[in-house]
Amino acid sequence: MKTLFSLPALTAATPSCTEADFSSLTLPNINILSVNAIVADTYVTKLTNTFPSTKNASTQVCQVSIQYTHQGWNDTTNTWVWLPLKHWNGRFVGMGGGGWVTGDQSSLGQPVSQGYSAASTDGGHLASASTASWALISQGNLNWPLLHDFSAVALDEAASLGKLATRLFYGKSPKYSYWNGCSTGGRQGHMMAQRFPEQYDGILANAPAINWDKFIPAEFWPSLVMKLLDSYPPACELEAITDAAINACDGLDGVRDGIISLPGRCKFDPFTVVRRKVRCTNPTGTLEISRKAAQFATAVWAGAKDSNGSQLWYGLSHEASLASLGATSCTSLDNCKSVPFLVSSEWLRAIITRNTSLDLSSLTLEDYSALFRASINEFESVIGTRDPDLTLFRDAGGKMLTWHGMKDQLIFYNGTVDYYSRVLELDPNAHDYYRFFPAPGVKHCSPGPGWYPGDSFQALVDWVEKGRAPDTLVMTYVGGNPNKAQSFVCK
Ligand SMILES: *[C@@H]1O[C@H](CO)[C@@H](O)[C@H](O)[C@H]1NC(C)=O
Ligand SMILES: *[C@@H]1O[C@H](CO)[C@@H](O)[C@H](O)[C@H]1NC(C)=O
Ligand SMILES: *[C@@H]1O[C@H](CO)[C@@H](O)[C@H](O)[C@H]1NC(C)=O
Ligand SMILES: *[C@@H]1O[C@H](CO)[C@@H](O)[C@H](O)[C@H]1NC(C)=O
Ligand SMILES: *[C@@H]1O[C@H](CO)[C@@H](O)[C@H](O)[C@H]1NC(C)=O
Ligand SMILES: [Ca+2]
Repeated sequence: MKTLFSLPALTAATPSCTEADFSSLTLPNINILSVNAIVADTYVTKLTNTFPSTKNASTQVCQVSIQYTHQGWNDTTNTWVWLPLKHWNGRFVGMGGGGWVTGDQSSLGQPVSQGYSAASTDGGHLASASTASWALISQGNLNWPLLHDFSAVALDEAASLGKLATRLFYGKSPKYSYWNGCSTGGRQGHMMAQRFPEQYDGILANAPAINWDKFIPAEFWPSLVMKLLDSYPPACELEAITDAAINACDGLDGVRDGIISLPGRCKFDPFTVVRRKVRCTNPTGTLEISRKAAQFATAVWAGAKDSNGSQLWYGLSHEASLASLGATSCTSLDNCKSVPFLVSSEWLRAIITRNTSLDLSSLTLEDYSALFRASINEFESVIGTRDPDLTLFRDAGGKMLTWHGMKDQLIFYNGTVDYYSRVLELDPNAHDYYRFFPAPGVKHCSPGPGWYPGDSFQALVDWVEKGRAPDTLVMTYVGGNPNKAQSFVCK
């Protein structure tokens, strides 16, 4: 793919992994603060579950740690590039983050063990830092440069630096470059395709946190509904409602396997299980499903609405746990309080209102509607990551693969369906370069009772390098043995 700056001359004939090998490592818009290079034996410390499973042998790698700043931004970004000393497979991979974490070097052990050179970046803030500690310059004032680093800028630079370090070390550029991420990593992959379409040949971007400006405030909706109902159901009560919904709708797809594969057919009414007895273990006791818990489930499945009733975002699928975004902490079964999801509450506090002491439990529906509107108005172009125009990515020859678990309890599955349909509306042939696979019974970036698309990274590599487009990840039961792939067809 095209490079936007001129490449420095190669110096090291046999790489030694010293700072000198990387003395020409820089980009036009950054100031390098330091480059460290050491040889280390590495292990797979964190499994990225979309890579094919791998044996955990030690791999000798050249670990390059780059620290840089953007002059005038007063930021410090750490970017890590790991280069296997032996058996480099000629490919480069950028590894994504999760939640507020842009990326971390712990994710690099697995790709280097398989021969990839790999990079990740902290995007200018430490993985362990609270959002307010980096996102606010002072109370009331946002650190815009760091927000841009997190959402897009540092990702583009990590790709450029990673490929450049690869070239300096091995004496040639990677033949293919890939992205691998889920959740925030899935959003980052989409950001690359939308804004930096020439960086990656292949992008695996699962359960993507795209539509960020809308779905992050929508994740607060369950907490708001509890407050509006003045009812804080313990997890066991919500889980009983989810179990009843799955039980009612499971068979509608033709096979009773504990998975709702055709969610559009599920019209479960939670009021039918009101007063049903539930045995709870944490806290211990027995309760009856309340009308308010049924109202809660109805509102969370329906999705966030504003103060005059307009739909703001999608709800959770029936098979997704209600007790995750609707988490409570309880001292007894009838004494619980809401525990809002941190990524969402930090977004509302640190970013939208820039008020770290904002009392979220006192928000009215009108307040919430206004915050939702501000989120879209100020941040869609910054981090929304929902531009459906992928034509530059197409023209650069890129391929993107996305799956999203239909049992996802944190990122509303229908938001990805929404994005994919908008891409197809703009370019009816988009499936030539971007394919989306619903994964029934799969949770947020992690296995569930459904079939887990664990080989999806290899499927992407085959698509890019062999032109073999994957089209068998979506499956619907057609009869026969439900444990056999032949019993399912694409829908
Ligand atoms: C791989 O092995 C290392 C060293 O024995 C160990 O620390 C690490 O937890 C292992 N990783 C996995 C994913 O099992
Ligand atoms: C630059 O950032 C550091 C914290 O990273 C802060 O202590 C310092 O005050 C900032 N300087 C300016 C000029 O904003
Ligand atoms: C998701 O979209 C499908 C198809 O449009 C619809 O049938 C379903 O009700 C939606 N689910 C949620 C939770 O919004
Ligand atoms: C209320 O509805 C109007 C008209 O549909 C819409 O334009 C407006 O954004 C909504 N206002 C709020 C606060 O939700
Ligand atoms: C921040 O939120 C708190 C609690 O909701 C409120 O009392 C305070 O006035 C807010 N601060 C600002 C600057 O708006
Ligand atoms: Ca089923």
